[in-house]
Amino acid sequence: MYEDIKKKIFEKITEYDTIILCRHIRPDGDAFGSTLAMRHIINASFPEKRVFIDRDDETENLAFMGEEGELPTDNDFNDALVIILDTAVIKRISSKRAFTGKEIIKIDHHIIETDFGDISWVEPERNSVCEMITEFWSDFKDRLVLTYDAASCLFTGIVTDTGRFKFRGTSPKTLRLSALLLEKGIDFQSIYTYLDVKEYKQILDESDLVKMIRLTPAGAAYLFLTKEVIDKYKLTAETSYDAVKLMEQIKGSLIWLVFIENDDGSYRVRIRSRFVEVEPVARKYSGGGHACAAGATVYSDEEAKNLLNDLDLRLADFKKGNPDLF
Ligand SMILES: [Mn+2]
Repeated sequence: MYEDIKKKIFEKITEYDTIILCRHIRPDGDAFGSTLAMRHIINASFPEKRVFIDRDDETENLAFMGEEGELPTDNDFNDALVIILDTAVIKRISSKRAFTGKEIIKIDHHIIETDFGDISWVEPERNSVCEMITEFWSDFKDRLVLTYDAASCLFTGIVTDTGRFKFRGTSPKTLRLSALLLEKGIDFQSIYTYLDVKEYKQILDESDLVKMIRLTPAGAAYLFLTKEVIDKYKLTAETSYDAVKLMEQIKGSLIWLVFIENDDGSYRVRIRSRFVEVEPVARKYSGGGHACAAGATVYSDEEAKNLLNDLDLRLADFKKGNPDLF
């Protein structure tokens, strides 16, 4: 059912001389990887085209994936096709200039909040945009060139967004498409090493954070990263978000979340789960995302308590219906 949209996108790419790619702010492996891979694919397939990645922020921890390159000028946007990847919400686009392009394409796998773009290819069931781009290349294989670097970026985005093929968006198609990437001879052991190794000091700090984990009555695990904790352990936006991973192996905790204090005293909340859908609760608290991976914001301790309570009820309910499951 998406064949027509993909065809249209392919035609637009062939039509334009200047193509500008955009991702979301604070990029993860999927956002960073899909834009970089798309640039590699278009450059290799149509060497005469100019391809840029526009962005208002940078990332250090994904630098191993490659450089985002020269920024486009304001003029470059005038006749450009702009492709926005992995971004559901306009204010999260890491480019103030994205909509000054001539035509806009959106490629995404988040639940649609506000649709935008002249053409939009959105599949909320897909685990990553990198998987979608791999399929896009595969569909137009006779016209599109997948380079080694593109394959490495796409693989990185797939493994980060699927939690190394663990999350529920992982499908037979995911593995088939990933196999195509491995056929390029990519060095996946190095990719995993870049993604997974930590400084010894960080492991020690994390052991302190682990001691701050608490459980709700039904077993949902949570962690409060107050300003004080953030300062003490010098946590960045990324390492704060990553703290949610410290809880995923606790038996019986099918929901786990981290509260990260903002400067104004509100908390960003990152919620993860297995089997239990948490997105509706995230949406109730100024957030959203995927069924089992969502974000929210709470503006008071009271609201934080209510959110925990809502998730606790959800988990208790789920466990009642599935008494044998963990
Ligand atoms: Mn993604």
